[in-house]
Amino acid sequence: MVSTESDHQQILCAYGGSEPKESAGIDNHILVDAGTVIFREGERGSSAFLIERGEVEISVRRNGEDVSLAHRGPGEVFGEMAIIDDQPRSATVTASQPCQLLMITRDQLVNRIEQTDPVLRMCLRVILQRFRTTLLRVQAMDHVDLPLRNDRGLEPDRGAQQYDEAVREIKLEEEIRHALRQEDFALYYQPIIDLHARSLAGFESLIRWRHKHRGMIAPDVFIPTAEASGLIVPISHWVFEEACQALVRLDQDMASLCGAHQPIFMSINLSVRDFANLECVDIVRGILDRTGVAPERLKIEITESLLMHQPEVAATALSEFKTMNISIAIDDFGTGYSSLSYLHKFPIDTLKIDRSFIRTLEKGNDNYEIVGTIINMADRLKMKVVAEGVEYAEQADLLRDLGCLYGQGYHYAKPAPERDIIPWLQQAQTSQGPL
Ligand code: G
Ligand code: G
Ligand code: MN
Repeated sequence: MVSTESDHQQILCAYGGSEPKESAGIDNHILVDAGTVIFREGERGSSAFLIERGEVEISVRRNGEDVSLAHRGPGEVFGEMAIIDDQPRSATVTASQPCQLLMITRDQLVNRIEQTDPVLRMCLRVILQRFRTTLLRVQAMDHVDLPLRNDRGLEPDRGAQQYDEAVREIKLEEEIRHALRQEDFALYYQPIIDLHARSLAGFESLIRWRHKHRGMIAPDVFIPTAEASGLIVPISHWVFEEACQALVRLDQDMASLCGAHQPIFMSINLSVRDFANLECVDIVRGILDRTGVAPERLKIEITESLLMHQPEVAATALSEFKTMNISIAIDDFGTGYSSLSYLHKFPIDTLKIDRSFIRTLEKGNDNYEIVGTIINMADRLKMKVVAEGVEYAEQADLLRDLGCLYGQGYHYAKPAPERDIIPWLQQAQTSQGPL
């Protein structure tokens, strides 16, 4: 059995590092009788406790009954979360024996951090800040994929759910960081077809994560975490560079396959978080210089909802891209916001009609009218239209009738790695091909 005194020192050192100072008011030893409730579930609190003598019981109230979760004894700590995250207590703690406790308040924790050496202080601040940001993000999420009951048959309490989510987020973030270092990301490319010329017009680049254990992971699984953590910035940098290099290689491959051809474009998905990075435009300029890709060959895709969330940030970066001659496309158009007023606020060239409108497209039905109206509107605003999710030849025919310029979807090709593009193109142009 380790002595209480040394444990106590260890805990304090973990918080602060140096010897306790009188000014930190550390000597908060308190004595409580058996049966005393030290704090209750749901209460706000700002103290953590180290048990010097005695034992406490941790319990939660479920369906009107107290359910015991655990006991803690000498050398153990309870209530530590309250001094970090300022959340309501997630359980009730009662002295099950007479106890001697050492109490540390949040203010005392802060004092101890202030007194410690600058490197440790900076690290602790960063860790706490990251933890709080993750927690806020987690609180804003839905807890859809969590089990309704834990293995004790209890409804999991919200604190535990948040903790699970926070841990999952932090792990995912670490894995993304690792994937970037290991170059475990790959770009896939999906053709965009000129519906009238029946020819290849360009590609959209779509990121994939080649995960060692989980196989190919789709972007919706990790892009939100990458955006929230800021890792999207180095990811997008990599995507941009890789897509531009691929375009240079594709030009060469296509020239040897079909001689002179219409220059194809490359569409690249960016997030508004990228635009908040002040160096974003310079990074893109650097990539264009290095790869020799002409800016008019590139389109930046940005979703309608992202654009609406941070219009000011987006406006500045988008107009700089526009000035450079890079085109801007609105992705998933029609699903985000009904307000059309933003269309003329941003330098938009292309609308990509969301695939939900194309899925049930039939001559004369509601979606037919909606898609037709979007195409007419885009025409009057001098914007181009891409129909997403074209899965059947009939849909392509209807879109052609409606005057839609471009189509993209499984009817032509699924997103595929670069090495599949030339074989696809050879096949697509034959009489059995989709063009
Ligand atoms: O290819 P898939 O349907 O799984 O892509 C899902 C979504 O992920 C796309 O709608 C796109 O908006 C997003 N996405 C794909 N690649 C990238 C990328 O390189 N960067 C960003 N920010 N988003 C991407
Ligand atoms: O949202 P964004 O347009 O960036 O993403 C395009 C994604 O849509 C691609 O990742 C691809 O997996 C998916 N996709 C592309 N074509 C089709 C299609 O014809 N049908 C369906 N269901 N999904 C498609
Ligand atoms: Mn897209």
